[in-house]
This record gives sequence, C-alpha cells and structure tokens, in this order.
Amino acid sequence: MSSVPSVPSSPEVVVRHDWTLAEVRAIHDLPLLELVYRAQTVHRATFGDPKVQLCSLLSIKTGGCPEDCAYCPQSARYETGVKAERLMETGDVLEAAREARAAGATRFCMGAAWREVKDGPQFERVLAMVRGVRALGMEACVTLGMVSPEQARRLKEAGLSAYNHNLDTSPEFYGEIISTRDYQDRLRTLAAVREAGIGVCSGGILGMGESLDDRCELLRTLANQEAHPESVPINALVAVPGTPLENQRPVQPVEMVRAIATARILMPKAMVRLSAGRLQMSQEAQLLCMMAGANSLFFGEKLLTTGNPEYVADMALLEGAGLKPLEPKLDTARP
Ligand code: SAM
Ligand code: DTB
Ligand code: SF4
Repeated sequence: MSSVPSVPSSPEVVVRHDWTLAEVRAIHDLPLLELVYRAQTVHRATFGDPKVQLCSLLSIKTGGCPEDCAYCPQSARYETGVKAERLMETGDVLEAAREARAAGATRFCMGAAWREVKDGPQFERVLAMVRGVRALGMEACVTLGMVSPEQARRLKEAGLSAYNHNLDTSPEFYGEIISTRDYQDRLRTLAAVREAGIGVCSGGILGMGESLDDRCELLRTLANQEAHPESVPINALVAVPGTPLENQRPVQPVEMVRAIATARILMPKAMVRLSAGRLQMSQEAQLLCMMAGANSLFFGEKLLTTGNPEYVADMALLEGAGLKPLEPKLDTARP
C-alpha cells in the first residue's frame, strides 16, 4: 500500500472531511499490525488511557415494522419469531435504566421498530422516557427511525444526548438491503439531528454481502460529513433465520478490526462502538477491536432482540484486561 502516497506516513491525528475512497481503502488495507498501531496511536492521542464506555440497550417498541431492511428480525415482512409488542410504559423503561445504571452503564439507548416518528401520545411518551433517563444522570440515546427537524428539536428540548440512525452501508450497496427508504432520507434525518444540536450516532453493519469498497465508502461518507458523528457503532451482522440475510457468511473478527481501526483513524474523536455480533467473537478478538480503537460496548444479555455476551463474562473480560469504564462524554445540558 506504500504505493498510495496519500496515506499519512506517520500516525498523527488528522481531522479531515475530504477523504477519497482510494485513501480510505489504502488505510483499511494496511498490514494489520501497522493499521492497529496507527489506530491505537490516534486513540491514545485523543483519549489518553484507553477506557471503555458501557452502554445499555433496550427495545422499547419491538417488531411489526413496515420497513424491509434485509438484516432486521423486526421487519413484519419476515418470519423470524419476533413478536410485535406495543410501546413500553415509561415506568418500566426507567426501571430498566435504573438497573442498567446500577450495573455500570453511563449511556442508555432505547430502540423502536418504527419507520419514522409520528407526532402524538407515543412520541410524548418517548420524550418522557428521555427526560427520565437524563434525570438519572445518564446519557440518553434513542433510535426511532426518521425524524423531522421539529421532532429533533423536541427531543433536544427533552435533553436527548444522541440520536442513532445508521447509514448501514455504502450509498451504492444500500439498495440491495433496503427499498422502503433511500440513502438521502437517512442523510436528511442525520442533518435534522445535527441541526437540533443533538449528538449524532451513525455507523453500519459488516457482513451483508457488501464489498470492501462498500465498507470504505460507508466510513468515508460518515467522515466526510461537515462534522464527524460523535458516535460510530460498528455492527457485525447477526444473521437471523427468516431474514433474507440468514445465510450470509459470518464476518471474520479481523474484518471488524480493520473497519474499527479505519473508523478510529478517520474520525479520531468519535466514540467507536463495538456493537452487534460480539457473541460470535472470542474475547481476544474483542480486545483486538479495542486495541484498534473501539471504546464502547453494549452490555447486558440482549441487544434489541438478539443475544449478547453475559454480563459476568463482559466484566471478567474488562477486568482481566485492566480496562477501566469511561465516564459519559456527550453530556448535553440537563433540561
Ligand atoms: N427502526 C429504527 C431504524 O431502523 O433506524 C431503529 C432500530 S434499528 C433495529 C437500529 C439499527 O440496528 C439498524 O440501523 C441496524 O444498523 C442495526 N441492526 C438491526 N438488525 C441488525 C442485525 N441483525 N445485525 C446487526 N445490526 C442490526
Ligand atoms: C446499533 O448500531 N446497533 C444496536 C443499536 N445501534 C440500536 C442495535 C443492534 C441490533 C442487533 C439486532 C437485534 O438485536 O435485534
Ligand atoms: Fe424497521 Fe429499523 Fe428493523 Fe428497518 S432496521 S426493519 S426500520 S426496525
């Protein structure tokens, strides 16, 4: 890869918004140890001692979604065994948030299987959940599908720290995965979130059949935003039986390491989150992801609908490696 002159030769922290695909690909394809070394150097220069933020995830409205995202067990179009449920009650959500806080979470993320937010009692309830989570002293993140600028403004007013809306993959590959909304819709939602002053959480999924260029295009699109997302979740596909992607070849841990390291180098200050897919990874592979710049995990035995490592195993992993939990970073003003 030394034939590509545009890769920085020293591992300095560079914040840019004009990456080309060739440059990103050249970083992504570096010899693995060189790549991890560069990413770790950027990580240390930005964050100091490596620490890991523990986040908790709760599905506040499960299943029955009208969208056709090919990876998703919550789409009503596929037979996956996920039962559609109503929006949870605020009290139950806050009880779960309290438990998560007691277990060490500093960020509480709430997901709803909606195409978009609709104004009305359900949105008001989500706003109450956000206020409640913030009152517990945690970062609050939601992922509710598309939002309008006005809805984003109201979420901000409720104290929302971050909004998760993944670009998922490259603009070119996106159409293979989702037909019910397009890439521009996604970018519009991210712009509404940014405009409202809420932290942007946006990342993607590896292992859907995309090429390495697609992965690099995803990271390039994220990094070339006017402001980098504060939070970048990198998911490995959880291939759920009944979804169109049920037979995808599992992502190799080293593929996750490469994507995470590239994200860290491109977006030095972002929280890079090793998200779905940890059940299929050894503890050593997860540690390698952290060496490559991942500084956050979802803990708890369930993600939204699929499994996640056991709490005790995660605690043992962090303790054994001497990794300390990171305090909240995105701390917007309390309402
Ligand atoms: N309905 C909202 C939306 O799509 O924006 C929020 C919930 S949705 C489940 C949140 C994200 O979870 C998706 O954008 C996708 O990146 C990730 N996700 C869903 N199913 C997954 C799977 N089987 N494996 C990995 N990631 C998945
Ligand atoms: C993200 O990027 N990953 C999380 C969170 N954002 C909402 C969701 C992963 C979902 C995995 C499939 C499931 O459990 O349903
Ligand atoms: Fe619905 Fe979100 Fe799943 Fe797509 S990813 S089917 S929008 S819940």
